[in-house]
Amino acid sequence: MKNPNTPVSILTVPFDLGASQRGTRQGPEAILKAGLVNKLHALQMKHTLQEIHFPPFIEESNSSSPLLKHLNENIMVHSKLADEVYRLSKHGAFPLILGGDHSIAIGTISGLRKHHQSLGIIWMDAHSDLNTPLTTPSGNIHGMSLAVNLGMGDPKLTSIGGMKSSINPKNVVIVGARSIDYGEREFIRREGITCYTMHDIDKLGMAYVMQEAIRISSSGTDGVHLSFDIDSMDPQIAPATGTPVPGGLSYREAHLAMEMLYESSILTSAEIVENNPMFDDGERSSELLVGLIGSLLGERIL
Ligand code: 5AB
Ligand code: MN
Ligand code: MN
Ligand code: MN
Repeated sequence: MKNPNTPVSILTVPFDLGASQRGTRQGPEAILKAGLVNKLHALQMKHTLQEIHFPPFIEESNSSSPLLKHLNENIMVHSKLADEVYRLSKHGAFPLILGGDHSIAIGTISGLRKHHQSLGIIWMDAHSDLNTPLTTPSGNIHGMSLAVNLGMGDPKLTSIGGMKSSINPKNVVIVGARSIDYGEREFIRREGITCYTMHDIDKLGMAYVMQEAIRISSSGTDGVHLSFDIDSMDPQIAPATGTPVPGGLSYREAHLAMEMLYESSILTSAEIVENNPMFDDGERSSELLVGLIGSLLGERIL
């Protein structure tokens, strides 16, 4: 965040039809219950809180094809979210979006793209979410959201927000990956996306990786968005995920990333997604996320 007086606009998106596991629709409520608003008060940050409303969807609707499950519901929610994120960015707020599954990044980033001419993205995730209907092994839209934001995939999704993608893949950095499908590997190589896998983090160290992620996402861009999937962290410290992959970020690696992002002042928005309280151990993961948001917004140890 460039200016510490920027108001934080929390947008909650209780949507989980981009994934096959239900439960991330309860994610925002769990993060709020774990004390997010108190944290913002303690940091003396101006903030607002608002939910994206949509009608209750019928679980097994016929609006989906096996390669694009729940397409119509996704379009409706992400379009609403895009409008709201655009409005908040235009008014100079720092949008902080709480998901929901990772499909909601389609709405968030479509809204941001309308405001920023060239947006950088730091995508912290065990996965790369770069599938398209041609490569998806599951048909779940949460595995396609980064591809859609780079203009690849179903036209009904890539046209949300009404603008062609202006994001340069050279300003996109994935951090924490350890489960990438074959089609996604192709995508990463073809488009020149920077991807720091857990192997890279083990070898290079998190401090170097974040330093590079900050440099690459902010070079020549007029805004940087953080998209943080809870499954970037190790499931042993953050069990609240329907898509666990062993060998993820440690508690300190995740906090260091947030602290360095705060120090860099490059971020203009952030989203925290895929928190699924059905898999949590009490409120452990939600409490961890509140702590990470604190670090991202400038909470200091000393
Ligand atoms: B998440 C998988 N690549 O496309 C697919 O959790 C998993 O938002 C996607 O990162 C996981 O279904 C999506 C196998
Ligand atoms: Mn994801
Ligand atoms: Mn993931
Ligand atoms: Mn996930």
